[in-house]
Amino acid sequence: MSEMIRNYDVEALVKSDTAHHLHPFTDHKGLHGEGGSRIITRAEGVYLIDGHGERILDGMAGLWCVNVGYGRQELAEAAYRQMLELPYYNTFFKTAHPPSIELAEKVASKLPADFNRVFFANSGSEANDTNLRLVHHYWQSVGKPEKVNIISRENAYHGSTVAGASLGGMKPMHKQGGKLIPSIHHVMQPYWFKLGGDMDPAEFGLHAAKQVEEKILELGPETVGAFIGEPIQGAGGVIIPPETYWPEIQRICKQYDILLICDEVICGFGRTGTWFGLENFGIEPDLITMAKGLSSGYLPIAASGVSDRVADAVMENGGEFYHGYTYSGHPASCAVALANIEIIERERLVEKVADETGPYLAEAIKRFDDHPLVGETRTRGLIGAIELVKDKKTRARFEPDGKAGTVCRDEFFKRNAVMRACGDTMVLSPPLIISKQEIDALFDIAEESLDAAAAKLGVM
Ligand code: PXG
Repeated sequence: MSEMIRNYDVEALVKSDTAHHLHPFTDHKGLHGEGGSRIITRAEGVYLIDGHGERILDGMAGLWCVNVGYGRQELAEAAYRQMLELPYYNTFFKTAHPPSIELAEKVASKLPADFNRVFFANSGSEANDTNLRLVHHYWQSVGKPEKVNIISRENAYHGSTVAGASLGGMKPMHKQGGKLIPSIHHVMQPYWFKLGGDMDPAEFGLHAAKQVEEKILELGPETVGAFIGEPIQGAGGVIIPPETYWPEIQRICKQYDILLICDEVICGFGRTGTWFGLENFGIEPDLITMAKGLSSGYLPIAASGVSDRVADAVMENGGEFYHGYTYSGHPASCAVALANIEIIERERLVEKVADETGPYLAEAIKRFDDHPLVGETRTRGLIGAIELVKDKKTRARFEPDGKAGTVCRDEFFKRNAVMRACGDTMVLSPPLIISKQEIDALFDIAEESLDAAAAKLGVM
């Protein structure tokens, strides 16, 4: 490995980055004012290494995606072998290639029993776009083309293309988005800590689900085609819904004959201690969105899992599905995804999260429950959140929303650890290979960072 380490002129890179590179989700004026980007040059295990050789403990697995950790030679070799054998061919015109076929079969084997088919895309946003197209195609195929409305939740994240941003419930994105898709409607998210008021979590779970039913009745059930939700909302702040929520959503979707799209982009491939997040909540979807952990981020690939109900109808009555991407089922990405799933199986990473590291994280995070800045901690498997509050008793937040989170995140990063701030919720989602010692190391840094942030925010 060492002979591959390259030396970079970090100052020159920062300058060039500032001059030429537009970053996603970035306030460039703010970034440049702070001296520009930190340049990440390498990574191994759960550590990133920056241009100055500093090791940074990555509590976010990149962007919730590097499930098997960094530096996996066999994933690089899988891409290399496939690129030499067949770097590219499409699957549009009556052709297929081994990696796309093998991956479709493998993914289907991990999905619920009534899912036997997979459609490939390159990002979670694209896969959700595909799912939206499939919803419309399905209802047209079964003679109910008027079922065009889609219900989603506030603060949901389903991607950043026009369909992704429209399906998502991120207000700042909507404000910048011009005219988004008007048939997509958003209702309350099941976020007890922020919205629960005096209700207990079980009561609130039913209350939040009821908003979906009310929206269906307002629009007319005969016009509603689908409900979309993440089992646990990720970018919205790791919102783990009360146990009452999903069974009620399930009942509502069945009663009004509405398709359920389960967005597993973050929860999928072991994150919550099961192959998919839906297993935690008994969700029975019709379409499933996958990305991120499918290839652990080594190459871009995403997929829509299509249930027999949807697949049979569109294949039987739908004719051609006028949809697809040049890189749908890209051979190298499929080969890497297959090798990635093999690692998850061989190293029993899902079981490790369920039996060892998930329970350990759940205990370890409790050390913050008494911290003056912390209103609540919560985890499921290896995804977790720490809520920052001004007043522990009343759950009162800082204003404006996001200020405390940013202060806290910057304190983490200064101390060479990554945790992400979603508003004033600190979230974590480390690689699934993280050890108990590394969890302790992350939380030692978290404690120092929370203390420093509390002092800055005047909470002692
Ligand atoms: N669905 C979910 C649930 C996601 O979390 C997408 C769809 C879109 O995937 P792509 O591959 O198009 O990005 C996501 C992506 C963040 C952050 O800051 C989260 C995501 C992406 C970028 C940033 O937490 N999630």
